[in-house]
Amino acid sequence: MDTLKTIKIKQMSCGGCERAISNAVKELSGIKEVNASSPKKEVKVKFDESIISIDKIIKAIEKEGYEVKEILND
Ligand SMILES: [Cu+2]
Repeated sequence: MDTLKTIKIKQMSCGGCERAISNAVKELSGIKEVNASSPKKEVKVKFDESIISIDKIIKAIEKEGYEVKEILND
């Protein structure tokens, strides 16, 4: 089953941030959909929890140099 989470991210300020974060998350397996918004400072991620955990998604974002502030269930 797909899970949808909204991940609030610090220092997300422009289109470059949107692309960097989207690309980092999209390349992981088990990801169905990624929507990054710099005005909202958040990324909505739809993924298959039987393939990938939210922790791995967070790690991929942090590896890009961003700090995750909050994770919301949609
Ligand atoms: Cu930016």
